[in-house]
Amino acid sequence: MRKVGIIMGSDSDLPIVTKATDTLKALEIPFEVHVYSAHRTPVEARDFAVNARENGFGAIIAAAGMAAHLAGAIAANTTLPVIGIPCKSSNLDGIDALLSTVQMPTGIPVATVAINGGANAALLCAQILAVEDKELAAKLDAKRASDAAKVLEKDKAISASF
Ligand code: RP5
Repeated sequence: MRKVGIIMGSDSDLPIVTKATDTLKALEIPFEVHVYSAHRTPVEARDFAVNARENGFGAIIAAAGMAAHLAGAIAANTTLPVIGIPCKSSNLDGIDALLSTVQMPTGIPVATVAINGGANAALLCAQILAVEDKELAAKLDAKRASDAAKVLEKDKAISASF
């Protein structure tokens, strides 16, 4: 199976990235995690993206806050799917990162999840990899069914309490 590459702009983004790594671990998807910044280490970020397909990656998650150009800078250097996680790490509550990540110019797409949406970024990668992987698709179906069962349990408990 191809790996997921997870890049964060700073180690201060790690709590958000952990939601993605936990989700990938649960689905037994291999991944690598790196700290590369579009602004502080642009050469390393670019080199990772340029070589990612050759290095066995199938999708890349890029998590960054503030003027969050990381996902776009990665996407500019690879045609692998790039999922951006805007991180809430400033006085602007993540709106700055959301707009910086989502507003990509035509030709260089970034699939942007919610502010701090680490788990959904991993699930989107899993769904991309599952297009050609029946075993992974079955795991995703099982997770959906299990998540739905948990909600129905909550429905029972709440409705019985009134
Ligand atoms: C962004 O600036 C990082 O992704 C992080 O969310 C934010 C703050 O970084 P630090 O100053 O905590 O390293 O580039």
